Amino acid sequence: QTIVRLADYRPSDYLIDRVDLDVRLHPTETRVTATLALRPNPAGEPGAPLVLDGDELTLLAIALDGQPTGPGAIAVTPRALTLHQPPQRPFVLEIETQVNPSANTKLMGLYRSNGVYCTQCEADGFRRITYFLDRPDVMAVYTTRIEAERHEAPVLLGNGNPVAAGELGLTRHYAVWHDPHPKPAYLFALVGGRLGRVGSRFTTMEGRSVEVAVYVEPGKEGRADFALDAVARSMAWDERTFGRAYDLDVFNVVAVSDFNMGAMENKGLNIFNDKYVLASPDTATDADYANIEAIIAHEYFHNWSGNRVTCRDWFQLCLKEGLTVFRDQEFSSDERSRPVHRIAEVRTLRARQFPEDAGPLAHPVRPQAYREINNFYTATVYEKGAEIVRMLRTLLGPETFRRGMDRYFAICDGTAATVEDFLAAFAAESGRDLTAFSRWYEQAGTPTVAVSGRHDAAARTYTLTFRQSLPVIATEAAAGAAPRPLVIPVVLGLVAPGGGPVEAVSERVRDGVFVLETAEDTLVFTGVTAPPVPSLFRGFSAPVKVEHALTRDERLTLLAHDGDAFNRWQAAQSLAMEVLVGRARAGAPLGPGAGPEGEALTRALATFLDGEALADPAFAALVLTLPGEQEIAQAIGAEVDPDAIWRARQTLRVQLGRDLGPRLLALRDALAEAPGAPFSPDAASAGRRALRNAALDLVTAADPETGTALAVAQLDSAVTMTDRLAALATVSLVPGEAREAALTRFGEASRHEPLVLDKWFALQAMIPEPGTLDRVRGLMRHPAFSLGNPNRVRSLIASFSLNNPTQFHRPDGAGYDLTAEVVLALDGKNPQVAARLLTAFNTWRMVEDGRRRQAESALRRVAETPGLSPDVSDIAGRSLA
Ligand code: BAL
Ligand code: ZN
Repeated sequence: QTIVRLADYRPSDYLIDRVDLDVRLHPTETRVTATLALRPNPAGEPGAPLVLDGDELTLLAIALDGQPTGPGAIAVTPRALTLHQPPQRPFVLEIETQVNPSANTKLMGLYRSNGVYCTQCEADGFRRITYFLDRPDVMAVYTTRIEAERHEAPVLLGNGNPVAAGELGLTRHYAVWHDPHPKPAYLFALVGGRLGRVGSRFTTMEGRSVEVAVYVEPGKEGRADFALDAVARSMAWDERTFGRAYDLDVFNVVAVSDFNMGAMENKGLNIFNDKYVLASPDTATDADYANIEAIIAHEYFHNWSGNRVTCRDWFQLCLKEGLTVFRDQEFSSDERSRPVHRIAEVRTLRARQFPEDAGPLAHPVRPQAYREINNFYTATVYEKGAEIVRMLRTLLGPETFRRGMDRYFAICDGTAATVEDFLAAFAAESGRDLTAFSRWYEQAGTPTVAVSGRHDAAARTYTLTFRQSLPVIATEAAAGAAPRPLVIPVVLGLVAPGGGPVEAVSERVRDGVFVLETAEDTLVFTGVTAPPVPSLFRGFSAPVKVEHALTRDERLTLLAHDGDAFNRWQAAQSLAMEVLVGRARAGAPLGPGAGPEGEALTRALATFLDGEALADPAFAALVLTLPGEQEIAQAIGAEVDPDAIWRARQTLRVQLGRDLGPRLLALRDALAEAPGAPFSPDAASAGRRALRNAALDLVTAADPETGTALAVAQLDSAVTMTDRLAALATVSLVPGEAREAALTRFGEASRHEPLVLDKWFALQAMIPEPGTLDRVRGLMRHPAFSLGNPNRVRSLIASFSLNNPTQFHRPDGAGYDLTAEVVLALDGKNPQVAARLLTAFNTWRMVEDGRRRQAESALRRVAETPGLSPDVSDIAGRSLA
């Protein structure tokens, strides 16, 4: 496997200006004729051979400027087509290839999903359709003619605008699509199949009337309305917030059942995993609705941050992904509740990105080298990438940031850009040197900022000392160079011990932001008469770990009085984390209570609930939710015992449920929906459901009998999937007949709804009991389960391997063995999904010695298996390095 390095980037020797594709769809013998208008690139090497990428292609014919190529002029393999002496002037290559969509289980290139022809070309799938310069800096104008049997594919969709369509004899038909915007091959898409449609019109701020449509499996049109509405809201938001209007006459979204990713931003033709399109109250939870809205927005926003301005090379992936995640986060915050959404973003970052940054797969937001680019669609590139954009806005202020975005879009429109181009726009707009800031893109690992405070009563000063440190991480490209200080925006304020802000002054704090740029720095506030409680990193202003030795009382002050909602939640989390880490480190047994610290926490939460739970139920539900097992493991850091973590968390859940029980039950009643009330997926309604269900969960932890009865009643009477699934989740944690009966009933009722069965698979895979392994093995034989469908694999197997720490890390190694077994069984079919599953081993070095040895041996078994895909071999190799 070769290593691709950023340092080796060279422009392509040839460019492609226009692509005319003629695709004759057939289940096993699809023919593709590509007519490519090529020319030498002035920035390339004159006279170089032309090497087109291919992957599992069969070449049927080739012509150069209308003539057959002479003997020896070309060399062809399934992976490359080389023209040894291309003309040094514009020329046309016509290439005919054949592919088999039905045999394409990798779900890259052209494949069939439930009989629907569809494509996935990012990062390197287009080369599985035709020989091409499959790199993002080769941008062409595409015209695509699609031909098919009408009965098999009455709907034919391509990129851009429809320009022609017609009949061919009695049974065949065709459609022609033209996309005027030059694009890289990874944004190519086509769809052909029997599909239902819902549609509407949107008029852009530039006066363009856009036909918007969502295509789904026939009969499921009623579940597409929410997604359709989310498109319109996304279009309006991007105009309002970033001044970006849509630029084609149609915008199509198509939902398919077999999809490696969540969705894909192909120009004018977004293809989605149906999980992120289909929604109805009885099949989708509130979390599903929120995800659909966010992912619809994300893919739509890519039209500017990704498509109009694309990436020069795949090292720049964060340029489009980090920026677009930031944009979709802002959209969701505006459409829903900003503090609640910020907390959700940070929970995801801590649960997924922090462990990645702390494990063997750590890499910078802009990696310097890769073996398999498909393995770099990571939480680091996406979520930490978004945090960098957020920090940039905090540093520059919202107005300058917006002007920087405008400049970036204006300068880079129609180009394949780099992180440097992005930062240059903000440097020019703000007049600031962003060189040091750019280290965020280069240095892997989560920084730690240690803070200490000192009050001087005589001088009436309050001094904060900050020290930043970054782990030394050896990567493929750099052998563990000493990291350099990062530019860290610290949004902060001082809170009076009795509540209320402290009006203190420091000339180094502007608009509430202090910028830490050196390894150590000191900040002095004047005019501080009494010791304040510092509220630091408000809104989680930087993706760092904070070491700040606040006392329990100081944390309680922040929970009760901080003006920043995020830090109020953080105070509750920190109080809980102290208890959890203490008990887990000590290997404490399951107990009826978590001691005086646990009692202090429950008292504070009682006051909090009494005061404001009903005013903001969504926020209250988050305050009641304890840090997750993975997050606790990160806080412990080494020699982790996942069972001890589970016991600590369970003990505290029991204590919260017992001490807060009457309040929680009263809240459940107060928040009950009126019978017959219409369903709304809006944030306020979802928040009420979230708090009711958080209450049910804690009550059941403390009193399984009462809780199970309540949950079973809710399961039977609930009208929303949110309430049904929450009830089932609660019941699933209490062993016994009621659980088994509830699971059986739910499974029966959902047997024709794959997306609902996925939830049922996932719940069972996450039960923290030794019997779960056999349960999962049994469910792998369920008629609805298939290794061929990524959603099924993710719901059953990845839920077990990535979201059930006690059972994945079983001391006997059987959890590791199951995961390794599935990875190997899947690798020949779908290497991308197999490789993603293997990342479950990312935490293997953190666990205690016995488990560590078991995990290592399972990983080695995978690594030493002959014939591994590049995807799995890359993850296995880096995990063991
Ligand atoms: N570009 C891959 C899918 C996404 O991030 O939108
Ligand atoms: Zn994206």
